[in-house]
Amino acid sequence: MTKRILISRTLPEAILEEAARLGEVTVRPGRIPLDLGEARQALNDYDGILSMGGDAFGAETFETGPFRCKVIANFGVGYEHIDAPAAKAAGVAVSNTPGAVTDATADIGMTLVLMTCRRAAQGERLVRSGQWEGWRPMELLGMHVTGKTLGIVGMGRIGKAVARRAHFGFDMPIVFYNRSRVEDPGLPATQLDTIEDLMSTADIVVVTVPATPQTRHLIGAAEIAAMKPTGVLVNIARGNVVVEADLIKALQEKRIGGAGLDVYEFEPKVPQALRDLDNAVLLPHMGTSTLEVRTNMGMLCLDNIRAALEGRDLPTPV
Ligand code: 8YV
Repeated sequence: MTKRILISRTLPEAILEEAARLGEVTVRPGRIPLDLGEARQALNDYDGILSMGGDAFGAETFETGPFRCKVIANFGVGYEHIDAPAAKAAGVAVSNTPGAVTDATADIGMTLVLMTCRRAAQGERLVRSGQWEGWRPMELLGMHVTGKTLGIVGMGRIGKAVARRAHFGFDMPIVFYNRSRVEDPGLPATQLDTIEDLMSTADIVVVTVPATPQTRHLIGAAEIAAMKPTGVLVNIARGNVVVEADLIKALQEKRIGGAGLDVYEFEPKVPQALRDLDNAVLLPHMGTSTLEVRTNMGMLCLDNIRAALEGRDLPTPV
């Protein structure tokens, strides 16, 4: 029987061509994630699903199994929209794309570090506004980055990639907080015991932990209060790791130096109060948005779908 594959939203042409080798491919038009009804229908109608952030694969979606679907391949490393244990219990394997996203996400982390510390977005707005009156010795003075202490929350693949960039490129001493002991961070770096220690020691904090029930609101008012008055917080992980309202308040009251965000607690909603702040740099969840990386992510999803359809072990199961 011809295998049927669903791709949740459209992807680069090379992926669609490769997917066509696996069977009959349906690419959903538009940008809207699968809702509960569509997700259940998809599990009944397709052998493999290439899923993306927001698709409704929570526990209740899997209550009506068994399903035709053998595998949900998530297009991304974070898969908090998929209840993997519930999927597995219903006979649906789940994979993600670790590795494929690491460097691009770390690059966006450093982009935000630099943009926030050096007030690059403010400078860009100034030039575009036509208000720039020429070089001035006291204009847009930011924070020097080279040599500052970088704190990493979550020393996984992406955390280590940020640390490498900061250590080798910017001579930054590295401290980090990680739930379990990290024996070999891959470069000189000090593991601190508590998140408060990390927040108070670092000049710049980059958040790279996955979204789990344990990391939800890991950084709130108390942790932000522990930061230096010049401290910069960068979040390239998931919005709900940080209590967004607490961060906005600290930025409004100028209790920290600034924040650089690629992710938001209630995406795609970004509060007006945050958008009004000059000391925040705001990107639209674009950590992996290069054609090469999105293509690699898609190909890895297809490798997982192919393996599941052929009854082999998945290359990158979750
Ligand atoms: C994805 C991401 O593009 O890998 C991740 O976790 O945040 C992004 O790379 C996004 O999750 C869409 O699925």
